[in-house]
Amino acid sequence: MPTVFLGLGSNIGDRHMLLAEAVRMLHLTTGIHIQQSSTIYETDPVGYVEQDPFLNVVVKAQTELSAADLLRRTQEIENELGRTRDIRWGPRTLDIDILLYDHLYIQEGNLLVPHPRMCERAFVMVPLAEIAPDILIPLGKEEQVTAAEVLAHVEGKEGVQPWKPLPWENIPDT
Ligand code: X6L
Ligand code: MG
Ligand code: MG
Repeated sequence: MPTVFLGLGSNIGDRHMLLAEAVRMLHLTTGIHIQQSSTIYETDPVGYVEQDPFLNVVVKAQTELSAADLLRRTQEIENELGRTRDIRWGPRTLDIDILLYDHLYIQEGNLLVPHPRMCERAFVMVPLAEIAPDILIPLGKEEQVTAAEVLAHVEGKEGVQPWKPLPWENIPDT
């Protein structure tokens, strides 16, 4: 059964709830079997920088779905959790990207796998290399490179920090 890596991000609303709910909905989907999740990271926004920090996570799954069916399902989950598309690269309640689908290089219509710019983005490569440092990323029809090798060269890693909910943030001042 094919192995896939999905990248999830959120920077509007209850970011942690949205990521957790998205992973739960993936888990409840027939033909998607979640195997592993990275740490959740808080990440500086990239692309359009005048927006709040993201939470990003990468999950590994096995799937009986084709890449096209998996894309439809991830878009359905984005929409069910209130995804709207306003500013390009702007704030979003939930984004789910197919990063890798086995070692396939897929360029058909709106489906590009590996995700075209994943290797330049610390918010993808830090969590991916955490759970799968040796995974091979196809760069074209011939070339491939491991996540750990890409991570070593990616810029902006200081903008990607492990995130933990702060248990004391709701305690009122005395
Ligand atoms: C120049 C021009 C350099 C554009 C970079 C980078 C554009 C990333 C889009 C870019 C450029 C993106 C997330 C995010 C976005 C996310 C964090 C994108 C799409 N999504 N920042 N920015 N996490 N931290 O999930 O990835 S918009
Ligand atoms: Mg994205
Ligand atoms: Mg996306």
